[in-house]
Amino acid sequence: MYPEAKQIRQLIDQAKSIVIIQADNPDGDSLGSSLALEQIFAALNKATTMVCGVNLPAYLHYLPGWDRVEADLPAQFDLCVLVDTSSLSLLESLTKRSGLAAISARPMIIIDHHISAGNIDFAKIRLNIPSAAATSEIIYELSRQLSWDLNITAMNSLAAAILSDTLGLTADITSARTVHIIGELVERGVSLSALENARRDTIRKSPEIVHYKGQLLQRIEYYLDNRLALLTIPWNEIEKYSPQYNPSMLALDDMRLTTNTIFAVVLKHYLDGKITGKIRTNFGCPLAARLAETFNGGGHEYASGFKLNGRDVNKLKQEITDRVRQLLNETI
Ligand SMILES: [Mn+2]
Repeated sequence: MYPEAKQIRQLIDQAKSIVIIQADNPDGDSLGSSLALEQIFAALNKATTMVCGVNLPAYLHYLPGWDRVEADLPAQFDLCVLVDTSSLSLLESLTKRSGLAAISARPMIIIDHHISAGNIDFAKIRLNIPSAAATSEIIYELSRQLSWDLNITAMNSLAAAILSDTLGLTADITSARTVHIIGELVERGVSLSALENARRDTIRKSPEIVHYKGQLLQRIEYYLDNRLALLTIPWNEIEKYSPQYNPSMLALDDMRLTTNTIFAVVLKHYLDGKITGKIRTNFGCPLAARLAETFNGGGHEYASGFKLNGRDVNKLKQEITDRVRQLLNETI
């Protein structure tokens, strides 16, 4: 049993109305965790509101109930449960809308699996299990420890959330316990094929977008023996296709999956002269942030970006190529 479990039960027992909060970067795990907790708390006769300071991206709309997530805090509530983050900076949109005082004045329970230390000092309890593959995995364990009833909606949400964070149980963080939990959920009625079909339905593209993807793939430029894949997207295409689909995301995966490619970079060229760069690197080459830093950007080891103004695209492409060559020479 988690040492925090007893106190979590007490706080929930005492509360009449509970707010479940997702950070400004909602994903399958944070949404699935929220939806499961919504069911669990409803069964405990709590008034429950799910909140996220930003709109949920369309690819998450396969999880029924996503549209019950509100952008603002309700006027009245007496407990917050924050899922899948421990960082105050990831609550910027929410605190901008509703004010930090509204949440810091109430007791807060954080349920999270991120390694970072966390900086929400006012939280009463921080249940942080970095060995868990997903926050939803922790919620499943809690539900057993505290004898919370899981209905089929809650179980579907937890399973979808675990599959999402583990990329279908293939991510490094997946443990034997993670797989067992999915097994238990299937045993109790969850259909993985139904979940996967629902997910695939929401990532379908219109014929127009599929054809446009074909054009983008043809325009990918390869440099440095294919180790760098580069693509430029001009404003007229951003304007035409972005409302339907983010053009970069149509090509990035294929760029990364090219033989020998290590760096994939997509440049978007806006009308006002702004250029944004989205950078991805392949497993084993954690240099994405280093490349972005060259252009005053930043990010993570394998995913980063930058934003520049008034630059010539062709010169920039040359600079990116030179810098990638240099980074690869330094490290390999
Ligand atoms: Mn997560």
